[in-house]
Amino acid sequence: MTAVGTTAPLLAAYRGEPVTRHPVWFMRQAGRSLPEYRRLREGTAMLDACLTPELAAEITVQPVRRHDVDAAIFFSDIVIPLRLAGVDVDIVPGVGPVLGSPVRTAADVDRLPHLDPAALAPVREGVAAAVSLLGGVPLIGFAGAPFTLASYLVEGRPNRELPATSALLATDPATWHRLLAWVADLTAAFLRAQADAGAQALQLFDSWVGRLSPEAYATAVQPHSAAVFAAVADLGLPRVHFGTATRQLLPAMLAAGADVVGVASDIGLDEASALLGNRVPLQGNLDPALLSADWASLEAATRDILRRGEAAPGHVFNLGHGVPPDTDPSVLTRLVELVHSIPTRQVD
Ligand code: 1CP
Repeated sequence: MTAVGTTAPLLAAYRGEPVTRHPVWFMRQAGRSLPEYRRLREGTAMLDACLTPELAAEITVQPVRRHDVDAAIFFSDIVIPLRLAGVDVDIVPGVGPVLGSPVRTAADVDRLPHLDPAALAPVREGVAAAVSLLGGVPLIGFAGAPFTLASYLVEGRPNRELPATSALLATDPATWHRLLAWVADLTAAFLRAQADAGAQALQLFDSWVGRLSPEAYATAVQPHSAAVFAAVADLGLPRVHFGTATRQLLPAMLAAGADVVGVASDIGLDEASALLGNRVPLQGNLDPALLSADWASLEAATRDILRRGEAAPGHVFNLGHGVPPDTDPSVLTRLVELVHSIPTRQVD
């Protein structure tokens, strides 16, 4: 790992300042694509691994060692604060988050527990341990945004169509808003714990919000995402807001209080930048499917993304969504080398 000074390229790009190299990291860079991860995880359930500070710290650092990426993202999951609050949730291998019982009625929302801040200790300890292993490479803290996290609570298990979520939102707006306000508080506490322990940027994942119209987003979601961003504003850390299929929502997601917008692969970075007035640093947006394409196609797509990213005042190279589990890790290493080898527009 390369030690970096106070202006790590990641943080400079997030602030729209000149960079000495194109910063790059990958959503879901820790995890099943790495054999060293699979070895460490053997025999430990996902959420237990997240809540074992030394283990979570080691897994967090693995992709930085292997790929020389410009950031680590804390090894955890968006459902960790639910578990710490006492919600009956587990991650079922090959499925994802599964709830003991879904949250669908006003009475279900009444029964949601309160998070005891002391319960966040394993998160604080894991982040602190990761930061000390990272030797100056920035650590990104993250959380699930109110809509996406609520969708797991309401559906009870992964379902991309989100039928129960759409039904609740349409039929019982009062319960919907109480649920999202509860999630927003929890999410803010999870982000703050990571920042207090040394995370240098915060990313809010609203992975599934792209299915909403701008009108639905404005009334049902934005106030709650805005509450999360406002609750961590005093920390002064760059706040990144990401979702997929969000072309129609980008301005509203920015207006929720983000400093940086994470862009999925459904829109060019130059077009995304224009929608945001060419004044907002962007992160993204290589189609993860290209990681298994031939190298020439991958290289051409990467160069194109870096060129389009120049429309924004800052750009952090990333995928449009997470690393697929079957990705050959050597492709990621080579991709990082390529991104780092391409000159930045600023003079060093
Ligand atoms: O390097 C990293 O990014 C690892 C840390 C990390 C992050 C940032 C994990 C570990 N999960 C997440 C965030 C997360 N979790 C999101 C937002 C990012 C995204 O959109 O990909 C979401 C939606 C989840 C929910 C979740 N957890 C899913 C998706 C289910 C679905 O709806 O399709 C899954 C499969 C999990 C489990 C999980 N989380 C992380 C890992 C390594 C795993 C797999 C663990 C296992 O199966 O043993």
